[in-house]
Amino acid sequence: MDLGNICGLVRKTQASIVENRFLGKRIDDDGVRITMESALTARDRVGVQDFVLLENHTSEAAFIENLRKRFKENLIYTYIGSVLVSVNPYKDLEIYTKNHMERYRGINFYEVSPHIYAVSDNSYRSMRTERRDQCILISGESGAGKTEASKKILQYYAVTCPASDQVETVKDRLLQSNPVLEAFGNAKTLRNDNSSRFGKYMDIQFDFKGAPVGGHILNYLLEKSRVVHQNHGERNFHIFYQLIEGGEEDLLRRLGLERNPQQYQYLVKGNCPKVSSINDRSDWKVVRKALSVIGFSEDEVEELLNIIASVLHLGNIQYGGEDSGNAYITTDTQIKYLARLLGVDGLVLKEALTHKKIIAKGEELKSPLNLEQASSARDALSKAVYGRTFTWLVNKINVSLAYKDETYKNASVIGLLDIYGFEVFQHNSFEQFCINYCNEKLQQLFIELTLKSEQDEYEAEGITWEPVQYFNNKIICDLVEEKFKGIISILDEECLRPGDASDITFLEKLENTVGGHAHLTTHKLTDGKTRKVMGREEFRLLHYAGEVNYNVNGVLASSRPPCSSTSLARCSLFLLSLCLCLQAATQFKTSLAKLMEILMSKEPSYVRCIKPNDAKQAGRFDEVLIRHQVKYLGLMENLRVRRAGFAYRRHYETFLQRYKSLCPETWPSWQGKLADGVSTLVKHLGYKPEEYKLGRSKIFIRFPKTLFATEDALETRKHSLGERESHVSHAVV
Ligand code: AOV
Ligand code: MG
Repeated sequence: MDLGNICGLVRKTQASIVENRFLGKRIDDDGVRITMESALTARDRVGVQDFVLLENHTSEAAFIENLRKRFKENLIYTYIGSVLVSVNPYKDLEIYTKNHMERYRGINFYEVSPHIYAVSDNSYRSMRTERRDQCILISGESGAGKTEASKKILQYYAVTCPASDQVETVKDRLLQSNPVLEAFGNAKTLRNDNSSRFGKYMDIQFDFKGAPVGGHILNYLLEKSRVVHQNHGERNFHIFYQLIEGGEEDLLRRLGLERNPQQYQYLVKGNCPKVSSINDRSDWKVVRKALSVIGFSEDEVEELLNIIASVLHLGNIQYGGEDSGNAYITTDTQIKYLARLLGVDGLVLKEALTHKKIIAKGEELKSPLNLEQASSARDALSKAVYGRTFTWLVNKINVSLAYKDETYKNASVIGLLDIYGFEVFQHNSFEQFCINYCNEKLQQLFIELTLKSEQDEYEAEGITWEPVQYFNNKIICDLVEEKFKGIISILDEECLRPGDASDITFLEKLENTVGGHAHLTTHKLTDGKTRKVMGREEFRLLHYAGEVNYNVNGVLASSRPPCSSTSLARCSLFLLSLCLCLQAATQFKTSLAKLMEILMSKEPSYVRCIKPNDAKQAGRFDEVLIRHQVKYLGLMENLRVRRAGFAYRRHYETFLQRYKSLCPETWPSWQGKLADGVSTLVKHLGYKPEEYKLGRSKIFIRFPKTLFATEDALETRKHSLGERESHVSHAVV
């Protein structure tokens, strides 16, 4: 990290104004500071902008206190070195204007107050100057602000990067992909009114001039079960409500829909049709416009909406039971609509929803379903249809974002990762398992890369490195994904095993194979007794972020590989004719492994998002909740690693430039080698040998107080010279 990090050389730029205001400084129209609070008082009030500056860096209490001070002052961003910690303010702050973007453009990372734009700009410049692909990894639990952060980054590039007509089109499409994907892939949960129910990795491609010329999205495991079921207080995907609330009269008529979400079985499960923070009607308009900006034709939009309406009709299909127990359909109106919307024969559809195909002695036979089986078949179809539609949507967006010009072949890339955050509900299913496993992998990547890069720097500079102890969550990742004895392997085995394989046999196998693992608990105790606090159908994982009980009910069904194609596969629609299969756990594991590979090949930056309270309220700083996140995000360890050897480092040239005025031998211009100049300077300043080390190109300073003292000396000198503040600096925030 640069020395400027620490003392935050506040330039005479607009950028300083924001934070200065919070420092109680008055600033005239030119941005020149007229009066000034002392650096020390300022630090007392708004904390430090980089946690490495904390006097007591091992104290969790000091860490939290610093977060609290800043949060109170609406300073939601703080660094740990180059990692950005962000606390969700749950209110709109005036810090994302075009002016703010301009202020962060091309400016040294640490010279201005911490901001998501500083991270965006830093990655962009590294990509441009070092020609190295970048990625920005945003993590944190559900509702912590990941998706908002990723949108802010995208907006920053859209506004600040060079433009041309063609580039403007790409920028528009990149931006407009968000409302579309959120409509179809986000939903209100108990944790977040706009919760991402899929993982998203987006590459933004830049040409040699640094203009965004294309993009590509990878999506991960959509939570399809939400289509047919929502927990109390939660909703289905936004698009359903948007269509019903906002859809034009004739459109709804064509689709056979009523303007009342309560009419639809798939929308009433959570008993939460309206959300105060969401305006479905206006969101509908935004989504319709976004679809056309991305390049969906009217026919394609119509087809897409046909499918969405079909899912609602499917949900309203009801069954009756014959004396034999076989199910039959009692709701013919729905079949009529479905047949029309999907372009299938009504009778074929009816049969598909009440029968299954079995192969006996080489012959294909139809066997009737009972009531329960028929309802499951209906729901499985709805989930598959919706899941496929989502994939189709992403592919379509990708076609629209693909860069067309051959000259862009060697585009540089910045990747943005915004996944679903770690989550724990009362009832956690297979999908929560996948979501939390995904977070586990990301945490592992963070641990490996932050430690590794730190170590590399010490090595490159020839500085001795003492490793720091930290919790490595690899043990949990292995428990989930190891060959043969990992949870996913066991699940796969049970899925493929013919005969009596069931959710419970899966659980038993889990008990037998990994029952004694330190991070896994099941109902059965090793001495044969049972654990009362756990349900018979549950297993518990001790994740890096906390304990979660997973219910295995239906786990086998959700992870079975491609289900048999139904007669529907013969229908005319290309969307539906894609194989109706469910995504298996192994597929998810493989796609995550690929994602990790992609991320490892790029230079990472991190945004660690923190949720301040569970009530989604502004101004509330729930210390217990925050402490928990600080702990599991490994922020204290991150800080310790950062501080393990030397808290600050800076290139000789920059250090000399900044402080040479404090030493008569280096002032005004040093003639010899840079390293000698720095050496002369620090000796003059009275640095003790244990306080610093000189590397190959940088000076490393062990304690913040050394630097503060130097910074104060600089300040005193400027005052004694009576210099105006206009072209100098100061402020430690
Ligand atoms: P998430 O992406 O981390 O959760 P979001 O980014 O959706 O969380 O943030 C949740 C809500 O918090 C948003 O809808 C905003 O109301 C508010 N919010 C977040 N960041 C900011 C900000 N910088 N300024 C103002 N409000 C903000 V999840 O997708 O559930 O894991 O799965
Ligand atoms: Mg999100």
